[in-house]
Order: sequence, then structure tokens, then C-alpha cells
Amino acid sequence: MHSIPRRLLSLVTSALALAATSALFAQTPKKLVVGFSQIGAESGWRTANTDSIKAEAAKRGIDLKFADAQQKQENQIKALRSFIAQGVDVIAFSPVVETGWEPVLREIKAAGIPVVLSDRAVKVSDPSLFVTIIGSDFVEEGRRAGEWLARKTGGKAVIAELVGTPGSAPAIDRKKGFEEALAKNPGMKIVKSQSGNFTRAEGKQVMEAFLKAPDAKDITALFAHNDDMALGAIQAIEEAGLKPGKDIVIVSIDGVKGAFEAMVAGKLNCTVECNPQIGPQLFDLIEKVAAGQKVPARVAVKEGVFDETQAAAELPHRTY
Ligand code: GYE
Repeated sequence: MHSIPRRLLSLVTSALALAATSALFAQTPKKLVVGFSQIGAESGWRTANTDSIKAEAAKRGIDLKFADAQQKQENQIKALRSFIAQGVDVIAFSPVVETGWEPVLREIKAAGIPVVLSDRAVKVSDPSLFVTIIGSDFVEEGRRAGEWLARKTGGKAVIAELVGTPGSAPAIDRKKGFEEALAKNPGMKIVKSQSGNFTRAEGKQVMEAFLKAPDAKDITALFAHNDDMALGAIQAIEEAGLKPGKDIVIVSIDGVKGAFEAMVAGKLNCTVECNPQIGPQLFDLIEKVAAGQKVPARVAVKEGVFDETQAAAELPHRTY
């Protein structure tokens, strides 16, 4: 007779205890812990990208474990493994190159941690190794650069190309898109093509070498895969006694402030926008993934094209 009310009593007590615990949890919600492996600080674009990611994480009260890989894949792999060891909720990273990620991605999957790619893509045989990617359409950016140059030169150009980091998604895709535009313009050809690793210093160095070649005087245009390399090349062109933006028409990609300043100064002719401020969109995705919600496999970043005729009006509005 006594056993039933006692059981009831204990049920009530545990229900109360449960309610109290969840109330406690509701007051102190667990912070989302995100590990982010950044490529490095190779360009103005990258610095703006890092700022956007850190600012957005802080705004949302996310516990961000941020690691800078100094442009080395091995450092990124180490960082990813340390995120597994720390048991983060979500891992995000911007892969410096496209290949070589499968083993570490499998380790992350085995640990049950979802992966969101930021900015650059990877090549993997198993698409379940990451949930989603947010980034720009690099092929389209290359195409826009090529089409702009075709319009500017009337379809006649002898082109030097400063390529981004070898094996990286933006270097591969921008080259592809640019060459697609060239294929429609038989009067345009690439005569020099070498990597400047997306940095200003290497862009300058490689351009210096281009300008020392016996056929250097034939070059009428430069396509740089990012603004930083174009800005380095501009210095090299000036030091060689030529006028950047006039003797050599220059188109690059990113749309950083320095590129707009160079356009206003008449030394750069066009920049194709690649928006680095993806923090808000990135953390929208991360929070959804952490909550187990469905997200699209690819999220695109919006961007435009700006040439010298628009530069002065646009410069005050540039936020990176
Ligand atoms: O264009 C370049 C940076 O991956 C889109 O990386 C990014 C590129 C960007 O170093 O400036």
C-alpha cells in the first residue's frame, strides 16, 4: 500500500530535479566552441577575412580557437588535429591547397565533428568528409578579369600572368576562368605565367624576372590573381622605367583598398571583387550545422567588378 505513493513521490522529486537542472542550463547556455584554421596573413584579403571571422565570433559569443598556419599545409593539419583533441563542436578551415586532406578529414569524421570549409575548396573522393563550403566563384572571377581585359584592349594583348599559390583553389580556378575568356579572343595570349604565391613581395620579384626576359618589351598586359601581387608588380614595372596602367594594362582580383588607391593613381586598371568579409555568413552556417539543421552544400559570396572609371567614387565605401 505504501509503495505506490512512495514511487510517485520519487517520480515527482526527480521531475523537479530535472526541471531545476534544465533551468540552470538555460541560464548558462554552453558556448559553441569552434576551431578555425586560417591559411596565414599573405594578403590584404586574408587580413580582412581574419578580422571578419574574429569580429563575428566575438559578437556571437562563440569560443573561437583560431590558428594561423603561415601558409603551410602541415601546420593546418596539426591545427585540425589539435581541434579534435580539444573536442571542439565544429571545425572550420580555409585549405591552403586543394589536395592532401583526406586522412585528417577522416580523423575528424571519426571524432564526430562536422567540418565547414571557408573560402577555398578541397578535392576529396568522399563528399561526406565536409558538410558545406562558403566561398566565392573563382572561375567566374577569372572569367570577369579576362572579359574586362578583352574589352579594354579590343581583344589584343600579350599577357604576363602572376599566378596564386600553386595547387590552391583560387589559383587553379582563376586561371581556368581567365583562359575561358581568352579562348574567345584569339588576339590575346599568355606569354609568361608564374606563381607569386599571392604575396606582394613575390609578385614584385616575379614581375622583375618577367621584365628582364629578352621578349619583355612585347608584354602589353598583366593579369595578377590577387591585388597584392599586382601592387608588387606595379613597383617592379616602375623600377624598370615603365608606366604601370599605361605601358602595361593591369587587371587583378580582390578589390582591397590598396587596389582602389592604385586605380585612382592611374597605376592599376581594374580589380574584380572577391569579398573577404564572410564572417556573418560563415557563422550562420556553423550555428546551423552545430544545431543539426540542414544547410546547402555550397554558399556563394556576392561580388562585383570595378574599373578605373568607378574607383574614385567607390574608394570611400571600401570596408577592406
Ligand atoms: O584572393 C588572395 C588570398 O583564397 C580568395 O587568397 C582567397 C585568396 C585571395 O591570399 O588575396
